[in-house]
Amino acid sequence: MAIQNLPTHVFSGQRPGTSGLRKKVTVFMQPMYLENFVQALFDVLNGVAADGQIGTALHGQTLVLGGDGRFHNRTAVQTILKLAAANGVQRVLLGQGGILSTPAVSAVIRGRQAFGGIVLSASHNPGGPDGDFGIKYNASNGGPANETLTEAVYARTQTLTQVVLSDAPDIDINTLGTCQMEQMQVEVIDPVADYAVVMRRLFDFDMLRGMFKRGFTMRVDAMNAVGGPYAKAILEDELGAPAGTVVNATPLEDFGGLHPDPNPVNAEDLIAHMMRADAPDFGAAMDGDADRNMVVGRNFVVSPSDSLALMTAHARLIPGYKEGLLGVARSMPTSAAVDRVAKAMGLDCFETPTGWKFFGNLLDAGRVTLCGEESYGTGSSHVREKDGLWAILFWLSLQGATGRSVESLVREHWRTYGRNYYSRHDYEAIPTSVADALMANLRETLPALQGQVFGSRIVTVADDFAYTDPVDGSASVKQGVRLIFDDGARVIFRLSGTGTEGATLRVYLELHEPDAAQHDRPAQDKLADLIALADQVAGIHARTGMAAPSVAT
Ligand code: VG1
Ligand code: CO
Repeated sequence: MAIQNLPTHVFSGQRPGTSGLRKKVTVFMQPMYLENFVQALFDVLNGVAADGQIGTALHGQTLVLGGDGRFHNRTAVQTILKLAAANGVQRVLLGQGGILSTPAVSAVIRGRQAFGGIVLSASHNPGGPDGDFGIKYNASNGGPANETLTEAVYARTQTLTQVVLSDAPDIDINTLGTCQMEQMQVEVIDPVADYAVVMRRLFDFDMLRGMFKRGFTMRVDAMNAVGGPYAKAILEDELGAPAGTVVNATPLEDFGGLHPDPNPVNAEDLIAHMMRADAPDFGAAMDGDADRNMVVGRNFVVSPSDSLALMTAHARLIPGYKEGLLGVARSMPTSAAVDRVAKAMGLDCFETPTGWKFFGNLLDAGRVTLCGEESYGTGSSHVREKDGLWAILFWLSLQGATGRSVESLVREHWRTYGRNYYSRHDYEAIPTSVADALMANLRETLPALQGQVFGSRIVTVADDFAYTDPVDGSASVKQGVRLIFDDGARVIFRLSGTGTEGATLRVYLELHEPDAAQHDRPAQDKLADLIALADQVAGIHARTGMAAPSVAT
């Protein structure tokens, strides 16, 4: 065991955001940077007493470890193992090759009753030596650490002066089986096996096998990220989808230059395939750590908010949900499409701040079964993270159970509930001071915006979204500026918590159109008034110099 003093300049510094600590790889590669964060985490998990004495809560426990395979993943795994061995961890369950998707980490923690787990990923952020790296901790329920733990770890990173590391040599992370690092056992596990068990429990694999046998065609773009091995093992090897159904299926350190953010802009190759005359029946993509999904029909893209609404409406068709749902939850910026379904079905519908950790409490308390976000994330009570491949299997099952195409399912849904036109505009790499000033100014104008008339609309709510957790009573404030209009339309502004370059302003736009004759308009046209209004009230162009968003999805 070696004790290393921390140079003062390495303090991990910034507060971890909604999904752990995300930084440029170059930041993570600074000597002792990752070590500082992980030692702080282990100290907090072990328990730091008022007099600074470190407890032993972690001793004798099992942790799960794996990542999305991006650049620095393998190096970070070895470092974390050495820290774990020196900090009293008894056993680490490590995904083979250092690979585990985010939902798989959650499934392994839950399935094997581990103490917690560490996920190495910057999710949808680009990878490679010039890209991003990230780390997050998931607790024993399989979900992201809560704010209290995150804050405690952050505080600890600021005061820590030493880390303890094993000086044992690196271990072989490629071979399945068990080995020792000092007193600690490392079990290298198949990254897919535990996860596949959960999927078999939820979905009718025989029915899905039958679909492929009868010639159903599908294209899954894993974007050279961690979803590939999962999709290949389950769809091709187990369900009999033809070889080549999953493309870009091998996790690469730089994602092959792709930006593994499954939206129509970044997954343009999938969209192009789905628009062709010979398009497969069904298309889907996942992000870097395979917790996000985009589902696409022939010549038809499904908005994530609609996806959650349709899943809710049809859940009983899926064996895992045939008893019905306990309730549903969506993040605040996610469209209210699901609210309409929940209302019709008599289900509770919760509106939470952005980020999966808020869903965790509701899921643990048995208040909800399905959750979703506008950012291409949906999930259920089967794990405590959003889950890309689960969502794909869900949509595949819906098509199998109804015999209908993606487009016909969504259009029927719109006829029943109306269409929630939706778009998110991202303004990236804004200087932080400019973005902060824009939001501060917007917050100051809220009282004046209340009741203001914009064309045919009146602002009925102008506020800064605050949330009191119905389970533990904890309060989260300043979760996004909302303008809600008398016709239900909404414009929402918030700053991203996951970017690593300057600030990203997200503007979320939504309106409800009940008239089926109006369901074929391009979303950007339909939302044009709201887009102009957003600029008018926030001064986006004037303040940032950007006349248009970097990405509109
Ligand atoms: C974004 C999304 C949010 C999601 C988060 C983590 O956060 O908007 O819905 O939960 O990423 O997703 P932000 O703060 O940048 O808007 V993942 O797949 O990157 O872990
Ligand atoms: Co992700």
